Amino acid sequence: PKTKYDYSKDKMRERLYHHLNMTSRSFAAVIQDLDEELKDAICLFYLVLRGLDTIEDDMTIELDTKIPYLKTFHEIIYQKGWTFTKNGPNEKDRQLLVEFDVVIEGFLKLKPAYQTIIADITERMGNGMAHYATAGIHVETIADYDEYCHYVAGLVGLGLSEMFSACGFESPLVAKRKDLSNSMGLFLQKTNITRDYLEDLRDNRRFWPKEIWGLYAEKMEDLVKPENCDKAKECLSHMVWNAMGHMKDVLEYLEMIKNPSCFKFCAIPQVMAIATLNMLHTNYKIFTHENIKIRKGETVWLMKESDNIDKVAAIFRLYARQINNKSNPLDPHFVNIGVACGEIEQIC
Ligand code: PS7
Ligand code: MN
Ligand code: MN
Ligand code: MN
Ligand code: MN
Ligand code: MN
Repeated sequence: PKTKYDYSKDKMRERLYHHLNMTSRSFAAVIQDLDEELKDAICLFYLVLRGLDTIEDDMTIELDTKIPYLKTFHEIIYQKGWTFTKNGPNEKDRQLLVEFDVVIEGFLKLKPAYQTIIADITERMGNGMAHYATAGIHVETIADYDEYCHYVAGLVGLGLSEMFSACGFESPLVAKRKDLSNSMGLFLQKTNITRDYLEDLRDNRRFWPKEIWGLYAEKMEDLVKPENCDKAKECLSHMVWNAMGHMKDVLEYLEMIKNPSCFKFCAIPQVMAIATLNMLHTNYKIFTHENIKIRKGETVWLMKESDNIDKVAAIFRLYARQINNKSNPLDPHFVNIGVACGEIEQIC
């Protein structure tokens, strides 16, 4: 018997990829280049977490409302027809939540194995976000910083690794290396948090750990004061050095990835992160300007070059050396950064 072609599924996919293109700068391209088996699952993984993060980021929602949404989001994704219209008009990804029923529809069409991975990560991330959104709870210690970044990004790494192993594209070992998967997320998130100092502070969100900034200022917002310019730059190099601690794990993880489309998907955000770290290092502008980005041409080059481990390792060494060369010998992290660079010289 002839099977009817399901046009409604086409229409749904068009809406989903529309939302993907609207809400991500860097992930849209790499997700669309994934092999068919994983493309929709990872697109929906992205859109579900983007929805959750939009609620976390919206500082116009009262905590009494926000926290229950974060904690139950893993159940919401099973509720056909659910949409959210209460979030503030200025939140940039608002439209995704307004039309969230299409994300739910797509999610429910995925293979159950992928649904389970997405729902499990969403539950753990939502609870972690709820914890750090709670009044009086802040990122104080470096251990807190690693924990917060684990919730919002490390867990994404764990879930993606489980998908790579579950579909058979990668060995079961990839899912087993939760430490390396976590570092993949932490390297991206720490770069993002370091870059977004000013944007997050404007929204009254503080993700730089007090254990670090407290060495350089009385209050985190004092770093922007012109008279604290030198201390601010020392603090920044401390944050850059902390993020560089994950470079070795990132290269070790990428060395395991064999499927070419998975490799590019994993590698491109990481090379963009190290290029971004290089741009941030010793750059006082992060305290005065929001949304500092690497040049478009540099992004294009990085996306083209990141197709095998030897080239990616070379890119990491190139940027790490540039970071090292920019370091001021009088900076307290001069030696630490040099050591972090040295750690990736021999690997891969
Ligand atoms: C499922 C691809 C590849 C093993 C939305 C990709 C926000 C850095 O905070 O908007 O808005 O300024 O720049 C992505 C590991 C997660 C971590 C995390 C889901 C890599 C919700 C990305 C992405 C693991 C929480 C950038 C983590 O957002 O930041 C999929 C392997 C989402 C990955 C957030 C941040 C992503 C991020 P912000 P962005
Ligand atoms: Mn967030
Ligand atoms: Mn966000
Ligand atoms: Mn943001
Ligand atoms: Mn950010
Ligand atoms: Mn952002």
